[in-house]
Amino acid sequence: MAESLSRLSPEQVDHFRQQGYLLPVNVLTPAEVDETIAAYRTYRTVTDRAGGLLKRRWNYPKIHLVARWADTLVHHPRLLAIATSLVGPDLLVWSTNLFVRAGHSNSRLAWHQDAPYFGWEGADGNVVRIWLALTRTSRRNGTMLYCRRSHEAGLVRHDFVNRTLAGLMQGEQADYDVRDEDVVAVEIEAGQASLHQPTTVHSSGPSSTDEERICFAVDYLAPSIRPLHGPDSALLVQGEDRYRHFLPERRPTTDFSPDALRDFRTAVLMRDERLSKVMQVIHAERAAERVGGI
Ligand SMILES: O=C(O)CCC(=O)C(=O)O
Repeated sequence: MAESLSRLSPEQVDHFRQQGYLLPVNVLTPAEVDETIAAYRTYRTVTDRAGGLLKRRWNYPKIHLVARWADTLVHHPRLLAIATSLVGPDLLVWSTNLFVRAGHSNSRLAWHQDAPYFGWEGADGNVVRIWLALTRTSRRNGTMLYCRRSHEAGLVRHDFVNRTLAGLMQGEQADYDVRDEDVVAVEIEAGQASLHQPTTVHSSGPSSTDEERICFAVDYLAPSIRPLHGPDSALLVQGEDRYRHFLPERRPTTDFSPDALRDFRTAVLMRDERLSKVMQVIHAERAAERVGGI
């Protein structure tokens, strides 16, 4: 219990900073895992039946604005202690994500960084993504793979893997040479977490088991980070926000209340608009480089 609420050790912090990731980190008790999975299953049924934006965006990036189980998780004392160790006492939650891989699914994610289109100023050393396993994760159920020390390259260029449908479904791929000896598989138990940086190159594979893999990821940010190319919002979960770079979000008091649904819509659309501007700017810069090179 002592460990479950405490901060990371200096060795763990060093490992995160030097290698770009840290695992495994104990977070939830078995009872908390069961409770969360049950709430998640109800959430999936409701969001699926709801249609519209909730159905399209049940898995990212603002689950904490409509579902109290997610709000409870982002305020979990152990998650806050871990994020404090890496980011400091003032903490914003910018995004919550569900990564679910069905048994025998062929889905996969290409080697990528999280942040190529996040458009953040001052993010270095001020962000952590905590990827929390709600089921056991293994290579066989398509777990996440890290490339150690890849964060040292900073943000690298991303492009679609190729023009086939399968390529598009893997998303964009980092222009980064991943050597087999640098690959680390995130094999952890339900209730444990793995942490990485926004520039850590990672991927995930297909599943060859009957098991469903369910993971919940939270991005904790220091309020000093500035979102570029338009407004964005985040939830203050600890300390104070002396910068006000992000518009403040509200905690849900009831699941899917009219206020919560309105907040969810506003936050998702605002973020989408900003990120698409970031993407346009990056692609315009690249086009200018190509023309300049002729
Ligand atoms: O769980 C996965 O399949 C990938 C997770 C991921 O890309 C992330 O958390 O950044």
